[in-house]
Formats: sequence, structure tokens, C-alpha cells
Amino acid sequence: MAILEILEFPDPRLRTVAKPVEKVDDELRKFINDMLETMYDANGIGLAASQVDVHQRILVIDVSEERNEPLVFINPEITPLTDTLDSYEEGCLSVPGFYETVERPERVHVKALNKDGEPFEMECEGLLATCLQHEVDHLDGKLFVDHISRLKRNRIRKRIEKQQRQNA
Ligand code: QAP
Ligand code: CO
Repeated sequence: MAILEILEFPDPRLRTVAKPVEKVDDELRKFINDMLETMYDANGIGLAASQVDVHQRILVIDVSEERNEPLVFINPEITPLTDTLDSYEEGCLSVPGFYETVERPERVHVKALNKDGEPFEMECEGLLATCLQHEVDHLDGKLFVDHISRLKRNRIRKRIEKQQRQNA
């Protein structure tokens, strides 16, 4: 297992649109285990492969209290189930230290492959629905800061760029 390096906003690689996975094999499962280890190590509830510079449609999520319910979604396809929106204070491992309120559909249907390459479907609501939509955005090269005002987004970008200069 390995902890992978997480790209940070405004890294242009986060804007890459990920390609569908063609084959679920042992090598892919090893990478998924590394994604889970990276997410748990960083105290995250979700991580998309795009965030570790792998541009394939893979997500891991764990919204459980005990942090022992890993969910794996390969080639996820989501459909909103309601016009009702839910607001959550969202953060992102690629935008460390910043949180903003984002509105998204409160219930979604998801169809995906599991880590054995078998198709499954589920309906999600609450934090899981929000997290799933946030992570699928990553696979399409989008970030939660794209859902807030340009003023706020630029402020966050400048603060992160400053931190990155100080860390360099
Ligand atoms: C997406 O984000 C999410 O800034 C997952 O210093 C988050 O796991 C969807 C994190 C909230 C819905 C609601 C962020 C950890 C984790 C930070 C994360 C930080 C440490 C973010
Ligand atoms: Co994120």
C-alpha cells in the first residue's frame, strides 16, 4: 500500500476529464487500495483518481462515523432523483483549509462497477449524495470552487498559491 500525492487547486491537471476504466484487474485494485489509504490518511470522506493525477473514472468514499465503510465506484453514472437541493459546507483534499456552502440535488441514483468489475446501482441521499456528486465533478475536471463566486474562488486561489510558495 502507498500514500499518493494529492494535487492542489489551481493545478491545471485537476481540469483533466477522466476516461472510463476498460478493465478491472488486480493492478487496478491495488491502485484503489492506495486511494483508500490516501483518503483515510488525509482524513477525507471522498477521493477521486483525478486528485492523484490518474485520469480514470474511479472514486472512493467513506462517510461512516467509524471510517470502516469504504465505497468504491468505477465508471459511476449519476442521475438526480429530485429538483430539491441540499446545502452542505463542502471541503476538498485538493483545496486544503477552505470550506464553502454548495447546493446540489439532495437525492441521486448511481450506477457503477464495484472493485470486482460487477455492476451495481444504489440511491443516495444526504452527505453521501453530496459527496458522490462532488467526486464525479472531479472526474469531469470540476471542483467545488467552480460552484461559488469568482471573487471567493480567486481569494482561495491566491491564499493557496501563497501557502505553496511558502512551502516551496
Ligand atoms: C468532499 O472532501 C466533500 O480542507 C470530500 O484540511 C466534503 O474529504 C463532500 C479535508 C464535504 C461533501 C462535504 C479537507 C480534510 C477533506 C480539508 C474531503 C482538510 C482536511 C475533504
Ligand atoms: Co474534492
